[in-house]
Amino acid sequence: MRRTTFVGLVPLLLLLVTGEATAHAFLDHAEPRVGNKVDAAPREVTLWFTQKLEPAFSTITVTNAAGQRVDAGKARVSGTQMSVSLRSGGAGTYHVSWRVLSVDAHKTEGSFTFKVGQ
Ligand SMILES: [Cu+2]
Repeated sequence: MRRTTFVGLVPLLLLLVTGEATAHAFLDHAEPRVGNKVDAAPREVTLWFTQKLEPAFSTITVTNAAGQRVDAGKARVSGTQMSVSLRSGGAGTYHVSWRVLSVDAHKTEGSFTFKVGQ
């Protein structure tokens, strides 16, 4: 009897865990687009997330092909959107790293690249 009850509970628990995971702020899309190539170095990078962000604890770091930081430091947050201004960093592969705190108080982070020039 007990065994039957337990087996019935497992799918319910899995459902709850999965539902919670999708509530965090994950990257929805970005401009320049993830993995894409653009002709000229962009003036800023903008990321869109699946949930609203807390501005105080959300950051973006962007480095150019030489590994130098080209972001202006302070990211601007508006709802689900976060942007940072860039200095010109030449051609090559840029790395974007983000770390955000969503309004449900969960932290998430990730990174991606895009290419400039050629
Ligand atoms: Cu969450």
